[in-house]
Amino acid sequence: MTIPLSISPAVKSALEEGWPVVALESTIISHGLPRPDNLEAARRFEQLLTDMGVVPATIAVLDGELKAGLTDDELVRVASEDIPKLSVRDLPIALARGGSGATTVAATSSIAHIAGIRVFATGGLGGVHRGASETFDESADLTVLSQVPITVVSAGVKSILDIPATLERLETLSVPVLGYGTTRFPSFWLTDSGHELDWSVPDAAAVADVMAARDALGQQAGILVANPLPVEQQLDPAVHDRALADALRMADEQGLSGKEVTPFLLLTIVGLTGGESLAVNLKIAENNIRVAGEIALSWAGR
Ligand code: PSU
Ligand code: MN
Repeated sequence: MTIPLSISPAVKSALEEGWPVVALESTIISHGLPRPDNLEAARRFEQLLTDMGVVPATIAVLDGELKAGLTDDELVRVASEDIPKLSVRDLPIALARGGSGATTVAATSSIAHIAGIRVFATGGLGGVHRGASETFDESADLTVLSQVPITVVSAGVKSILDIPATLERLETLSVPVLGYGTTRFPSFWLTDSGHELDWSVPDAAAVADVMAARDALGQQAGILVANPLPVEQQLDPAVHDRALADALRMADEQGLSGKEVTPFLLLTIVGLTGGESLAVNLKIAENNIRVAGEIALSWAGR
């Protein structure tokens, strides 16, 4: 069986010509943002890259095919159909059954790599959940990032997670973490998680230098670029702390587990903050997409 991978014509020619390409995930569209804002956001995410001269490649699984680069009709499907959230372990099942689904950071990274894409923008990477020493809930995003040579731009990880444990796991998994213009690890809605990073880069060209050095060493892992939201755009910390505590308690009361946990917390926090977290979430994704675009431009220019 050959890999059923369908690359859109725009992405295909960009990859052949060495033009800049940025992969975008689809779980944020289907499970991370409420309808109908999600479709509008998905289109805006792509437009941001196009305006920079970078080709967007939104990634998903549709009708048993891995897709890199979606048509507008396909974006509409991802935003409006009740499709499952697919991580890497779900991909062979979706393909064998001719199914469709939205891809997490882990699955998007894996498909982007198969397609030959090196740079990927998300909102927030998954990580180690609170209470993981009992539940073992750690996102496959971390292990996949240790195996796939992709550069992921993320606003750190969400404060719904155990951030120090996530940083420890990234160290064990040998994933380089670069603070983008900062030495502090961001916590998604908040600019500063309070955790210090070992390394900071000033700009996109410096990230491309690290990517080239990584390739020269033949390392396996990808690179995490931690890109904080400017402090004046972050969620009000008091609003954040209250909503987070309530959402965690509700998830606990409902006994949620597995892949349901992250989408539940994200959408519950949107409700609890009266939509404020959603506005911030969108700014985060856009901010990361712009930085990923700059990195892709730098990488293509080498
Ligand atoms: N970041 C967001 N919104 C999201 C997610 C991340 O801003 O919806 C998704 C990503 O697809 C990420 C997934 O890969 O949550 C992690 O899920 P889990 O914790 O079940 O691995
Ligand atoms: Mn999980």
